[in-house]
Amino acid sequence: MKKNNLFSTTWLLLLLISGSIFSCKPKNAGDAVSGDAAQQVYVAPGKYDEFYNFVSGGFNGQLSVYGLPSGRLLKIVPIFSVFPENGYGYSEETKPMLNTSQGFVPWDDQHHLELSQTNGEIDGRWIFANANNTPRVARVDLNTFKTAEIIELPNSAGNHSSPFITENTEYVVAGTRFAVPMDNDNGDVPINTYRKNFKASISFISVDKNSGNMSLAFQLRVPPVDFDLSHAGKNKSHDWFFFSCYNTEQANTLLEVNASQRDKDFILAVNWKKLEAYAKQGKGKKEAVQYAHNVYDETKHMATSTIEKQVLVLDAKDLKDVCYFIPCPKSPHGCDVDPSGEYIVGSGKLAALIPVFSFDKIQQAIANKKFIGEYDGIPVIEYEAALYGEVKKPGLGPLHTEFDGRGNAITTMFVSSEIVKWNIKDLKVIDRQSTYYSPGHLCIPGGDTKKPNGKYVIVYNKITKDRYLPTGPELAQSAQLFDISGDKMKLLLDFPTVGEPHYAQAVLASLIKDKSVKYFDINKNQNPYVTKGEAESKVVRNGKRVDVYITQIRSHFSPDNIEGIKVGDEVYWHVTNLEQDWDIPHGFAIKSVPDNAELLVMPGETQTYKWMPQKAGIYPFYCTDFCSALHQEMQGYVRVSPVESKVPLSFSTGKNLPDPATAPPLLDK
Ligand code: K7E
Ligand code: CUA
Repeated sequence: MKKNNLFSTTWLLLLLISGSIFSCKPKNAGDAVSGDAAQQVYVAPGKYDEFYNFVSGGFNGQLSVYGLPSGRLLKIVPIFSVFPENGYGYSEETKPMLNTSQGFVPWDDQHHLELSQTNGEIDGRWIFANANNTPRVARVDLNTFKTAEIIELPNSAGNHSSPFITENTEYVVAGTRFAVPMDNDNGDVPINTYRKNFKASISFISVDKNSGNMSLAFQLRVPPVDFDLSHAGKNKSHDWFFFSCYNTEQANTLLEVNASQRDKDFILAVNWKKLEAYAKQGKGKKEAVQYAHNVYDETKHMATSTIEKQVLVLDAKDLKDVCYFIPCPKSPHGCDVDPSGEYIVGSGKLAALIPVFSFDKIQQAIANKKFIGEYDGIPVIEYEAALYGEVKKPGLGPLHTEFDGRGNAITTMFVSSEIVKWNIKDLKVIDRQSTYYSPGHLCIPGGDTKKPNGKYVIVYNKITKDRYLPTGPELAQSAQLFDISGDKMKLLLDFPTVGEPHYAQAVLASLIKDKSVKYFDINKNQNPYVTKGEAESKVVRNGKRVDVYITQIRSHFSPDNIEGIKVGDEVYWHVTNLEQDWDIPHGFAIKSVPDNAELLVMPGETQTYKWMPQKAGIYPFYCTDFCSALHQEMQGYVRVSPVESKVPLSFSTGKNLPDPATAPPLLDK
C-alpha cells in the first residue's frame, strides 16, 4: 500500500518521542481568552452550575465530578481504587467491591466513562466505567453517586475499548487491549508464540432495564490484535458496534516501532444484533473461567462478591456475517459515530488525515462483497468502498472526536496540540484553537449521543507545563472549557483535574440533581449489624470476635466508653449514623489501626471497620467529619487489656463517671 504523502511515520514518531512540539510555547496564550470569558464561566456563590461533568481519573482509578461552566470540583467517586475520604475498600461493607478472581486489587486505572442512554439520549440513571488494568466494568448509581456494581472480564487483559454502550443501554461492550492466551488455555508459553497462542476477546455485558444489574452475556473471540476504542451505532446503525484496533502486525515486542509498520490498521464492525441472535440460538461454546461479580446492595449498604464460573464464547471466524474489518490509516485510536449514525470517524494517531466512513457504504460493500481478502478468517472491506471521505490536513496526531449536533465534529490533535472543528458533510476544517497542551479526549455534553448539547467542549490535556504554579516534578492535569456556540471556538477557562483525565461525559444538571439521595432511611436499613437507636447499642463477645454496635448522632457515640477488649481480639465496629438529615455524615477513627483507615458514614447508613488491637492500653476514637459546634467533643475511649486479663466486658455512654476520689483541681480565684 502507498505511504501517506504528507508526513512519514518516522517523522511523526520523532515528534512524538522528542516532545519537541510541546516546547514551543504559544506567545499569545494569555490573549487567547476574550474579555467576557470570566463572565461566561462565573457561577455566583450559592448558584448551581448548569452541567455535571463526569471525568475519568486515569491512573487514580476514580471518577471525579465537576460543575460546568465553573470547573468546580464537586466530588470524587471511588470506583476501582480504595479511597481515604470515605473508607471505600477499607470498610467490611465495601471491600468486596474490589475483589477479583485473583484477590483484592486496591488500585486500578480508569479511562472511559459512558452515561446510560434511552433511545440514544442520556437518561441520567447510571454511568459506566472501565478498569483498564485488571479488566472490569463498573456501574455507578447517579442517585447516590456510589459505585453500585463491578464485573470482572475473563479472557481479557487491559480493558481499554470499554465501556461503550448501545442506544438503550442494552449492552456495555469491553474490548481487550492485549491479546493473551485465553484463561483456560495453558498460558505458560513463550511470548514469541503470540501469533499461535494469543487471542483477543470482546465482552458483551447486558444491563437490566430496571435495576441496571449487569451480566456477562457472551464474548466474541477475535484475532489477536489490540482493541483500542469503540462506539456503538445510532439510528440506522443501531445494530452495530465499531472498534478501532492497532497492532495488526501482531507484534509482541517494541510495539512503538513494530506495531507502526502497516499503513493501515483496522476498524472492526460488529453486528451485535446478529451476534446476540446467534448466542440465543446456542451457537457459542461455554468455557470454564473465573470472574468476580460484585454488587453493592443499598438496602444493606453492603457489597457481596460472587465468583462466576462460565462464559459463553462465540468465535468471529465461525460467524460469517457478524464481523468485518475496515482498513483505517495508521494505528487508529478514537472511533466515534456521529449523531445520525451514518458517519464513523477513525482517528489514526500517526495519520495525516482523518478518514470518515459511511455506514451506508459499508452495508453496500458487505452486500456486494467488496472485500480485499480476509484477515484471520474475517473479511476485510476495501478502504474506498467503506470511505465517505477524508478530512485533509486536520492537524497532527488526531485522537478523539465529538459532535456538536449542528453538523460539525471536533477532533483533538495530540501532537499539534489543538482542537479542530470540521464539517461532517464537506469534511472542511472550519476552525482550530490551541490547547495547553497535548489534548487526549474531549467532551461535548451528549457529544457521542443522538442529541448533543453544543454549548461547550471540554478538552482534557495530558501536559500542563507552565499553565499552573509548579508543584514539584508532577504538575496538575488540566481541562479547558471552550464556548462552541459560535463559528469560532473560544477558550473560556482552565481548571485542574485530579488524576489524569481521559474520556468524560457531561449532562444538563437538571436531569440528575433533583433525584439525588439526601440520606438513607434508617428504618429501611437492612444491614445485619445495624443499630436503630442508642438503646440498642451494645458490645458482644463471641470467643475472640467482638462486635461493637455503635451509633453516632450529633455529637456523641453510643457507647463511648468500652472496656474488656483484649489483645488478639478481632473487633468489628459496626457504626450506624442515626441522623436523618441531608449532609450530616459522621466520621470514625481509632488510634493505631494497622492495615485499615477511617470510615465516613452517611446518615442512616451502617459501615463496619475491622480492628485487631496489637498492644494493651487506652485507645481514643473520634468523629472525623465536622458535624456540629461540639464535633470536637464527639469522642470516646476503648480499653484494651492483655490476653490473659479478667477485665469484664462493659460499655456505656454518660454513665462511667470519673472516680469521685479524683476530683478535678480547683481553680485559683
Ligand atoms: Cu485516548 Cu485511554 Cu481513551 Cu486516554 S485514551 S486520551
Ligand atoms: Cu460527628 Cu463530628
